[in-house]
Amino acid sequence: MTRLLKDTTDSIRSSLWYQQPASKWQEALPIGNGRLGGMIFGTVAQEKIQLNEDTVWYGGPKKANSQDAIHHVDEIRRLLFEGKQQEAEHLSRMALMSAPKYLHPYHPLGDLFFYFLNHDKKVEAYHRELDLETATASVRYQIEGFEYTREYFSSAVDHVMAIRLATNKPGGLTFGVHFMRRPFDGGSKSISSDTIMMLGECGKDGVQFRAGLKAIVRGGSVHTIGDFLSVDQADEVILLLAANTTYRFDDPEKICLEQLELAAGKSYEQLKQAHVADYSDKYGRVRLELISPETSEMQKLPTDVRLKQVQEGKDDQGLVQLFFDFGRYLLLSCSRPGSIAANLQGIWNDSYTPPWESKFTININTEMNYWPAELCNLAECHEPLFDLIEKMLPNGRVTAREVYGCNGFVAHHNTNLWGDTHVEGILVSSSIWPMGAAWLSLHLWEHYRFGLDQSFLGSRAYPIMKEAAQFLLEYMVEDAKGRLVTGPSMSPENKFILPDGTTGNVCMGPAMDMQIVHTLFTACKEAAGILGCDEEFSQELESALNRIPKPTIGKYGQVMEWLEDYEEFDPGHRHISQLFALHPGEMIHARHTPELALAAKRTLERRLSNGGGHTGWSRAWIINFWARLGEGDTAYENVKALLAKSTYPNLFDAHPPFQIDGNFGGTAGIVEMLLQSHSGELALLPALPKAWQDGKVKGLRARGGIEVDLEWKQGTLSQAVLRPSHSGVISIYAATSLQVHSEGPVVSAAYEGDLLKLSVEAGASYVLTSKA
Ligand code: FUC
Repeated sequence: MTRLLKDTTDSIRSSLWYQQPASKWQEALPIGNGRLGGMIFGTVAQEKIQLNEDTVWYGGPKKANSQDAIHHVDEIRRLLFEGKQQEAEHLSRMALMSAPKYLHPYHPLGDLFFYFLNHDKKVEAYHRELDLETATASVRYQIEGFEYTREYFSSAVDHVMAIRLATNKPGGLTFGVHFMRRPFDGGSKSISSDTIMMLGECGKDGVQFRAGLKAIVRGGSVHTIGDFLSVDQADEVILLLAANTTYRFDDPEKICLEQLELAAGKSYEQLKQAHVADYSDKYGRVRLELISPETSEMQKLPTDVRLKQVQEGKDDQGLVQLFFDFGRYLLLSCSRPGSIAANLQGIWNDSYTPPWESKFTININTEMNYWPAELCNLAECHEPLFDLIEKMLPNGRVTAREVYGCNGFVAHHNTNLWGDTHVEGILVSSSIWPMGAAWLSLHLWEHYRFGLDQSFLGSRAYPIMKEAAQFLLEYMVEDAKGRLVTGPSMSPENKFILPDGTTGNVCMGPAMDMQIVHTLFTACKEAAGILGCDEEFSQELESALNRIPKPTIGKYGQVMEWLEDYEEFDPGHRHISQLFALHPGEMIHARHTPELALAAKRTLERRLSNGGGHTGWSRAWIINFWARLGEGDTAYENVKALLAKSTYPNLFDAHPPFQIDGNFGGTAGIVEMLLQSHSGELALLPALPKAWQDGKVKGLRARGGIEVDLEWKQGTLSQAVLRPSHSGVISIYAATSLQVHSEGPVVSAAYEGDLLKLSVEAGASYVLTSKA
């Protein structure tokens, strides 16, 4: 394989580092193996690691479909068609809202507290770091001239968190460590002289959990006192932590003890090597370098200081790069095959009443979490989302039947560990939105488009897409103009003003719904064609497609958000749902649909000039929109704003409060600026900002199973390398005209208009350079 770009692992080691311990959770450093997470505070005398396990959710499934809904849905539609807004919402609130109303939250597993003896002296040379190349956190400091080090990682290979404490002061490590779970402490017990076990449960119908901690000491001794593991005068201590729940295992305690024993049978170095090899194999697939003269100077500064400088208006391309790497790190740390999908906080949550229950909000947030998965060559990290969708499917069938009297698969705007699909919550501004299953099922389609795995398409993707489409076919109704529309629904979560001054959310056929319907039906037809099945069903989809409203331009030159050109109640609203067609959808394209692209631009300008982009995830979506419009400088302004206004010192995204979607949406947006592969074209550097004069990226992934390296100088593409995994013709778009150098079979390449049509063979490499 051609390696065009020099591997620069040593010259740009991506790490977050600080000169002080975390004083609050948003400064602590996250580690995780997909399932088992920790937030490392790095406090000297009383270390705290806040712990999470991805199945520790309070309560159980709800399965709370409103049994009255089915008798009122038609009436609500009639009221909406007649313009009786308040009456429609009044009835919707009572008829559709479920009881019990809200899903239960994702909970912390607990905390691990360490109390070190003789650590109240002056601390010098303190350093705390999260190395993104090895997924390892570390702390080092000196007391009275002696060096102390701590290292922490969560291993996906050995299913444990490993912590190594060491010092060059002979016998210098004396400490007690115990679990704490306030206020829902179920206690801990001693298993043996070197092992303690925390016990607990998450309420009636909820999971039961266990967390075990085992110490291996070199020098000194370990025994238990009360609920503590007590280490005396050791030179080095390896702590292994395992945690499991009854969600996955009948006997989580037994599993914890087995995992601890298996890990304890290996040396710390073996555990670490296996962890680093497993992680870096995936993380190392992509490498971005934004080369700017000041990068190496900036790298000498701690991460929080750099962030502060960006907040004060300074450019720091190295920090952009770090934010991008951190997004990939986070995805690998909270979403691995077999883990639960990344929730609103990934897996990191320290609250028993977290914002929005730290669940899965599927009217944008969960989808955004997965935008970087395929682009950043981490397709396997997408899998937990597919598991979640499959978990939702049987519930979604029941909801479709009970609430709407339809076949197929429906979900509303939130779901949880158990994949609940009913109308959730009490707000008419968000709850009544039946598009969750449809949007999520498009992620299965995207996974196919990137990897072209037909057996995945046939066995997992298409059947789910089809059921989501079946629901919509039965559920949509005809309006007075003969169009097929969804409803009762809404444009998440925006409100409109009717000509008579009445405000409302609930409506028929909001633009985003219709764009999702278009995208899903088109995808189903294409999938059925590839699989050679369901001709009749495809025809049904085709005739429905001809009857659904298309994106329309309104009085401000904007893309209309609703079927009618209503005034927005909040023109700066954080959701910009009517631009689904631009991203992640493809109905609006910078070059193919210039009028709609201009309307999309007007929409963004209007939102932004009215205070839009104020939440992290909204800003992240805006980056993706501008990138799709080919407006690199504006996209970059929004990257800067995301860092300056919506990022905590540990680089977690700030909604505020912490919400991980902005990290993932921002990471995806940076890729969209460099490489796009929607609408059947591979666009190289489609939205490169002037600020990124020189740079390179390797290993990005494009639809069609293509790996792409890019290098640019003085704002112009200098080289690209394509490594297709499938044979075929690639249509390439770039601002400069390209010539092809093949290392493999004879190449056929010719321009058709502004697209270079390149015939490729699977497994070969193609080097493209700009014509002088
Ligand atoms: C949607 C957004 C909110 C928040 C919540 C979790 O409802 O409108 O801003 O991100 O999800």
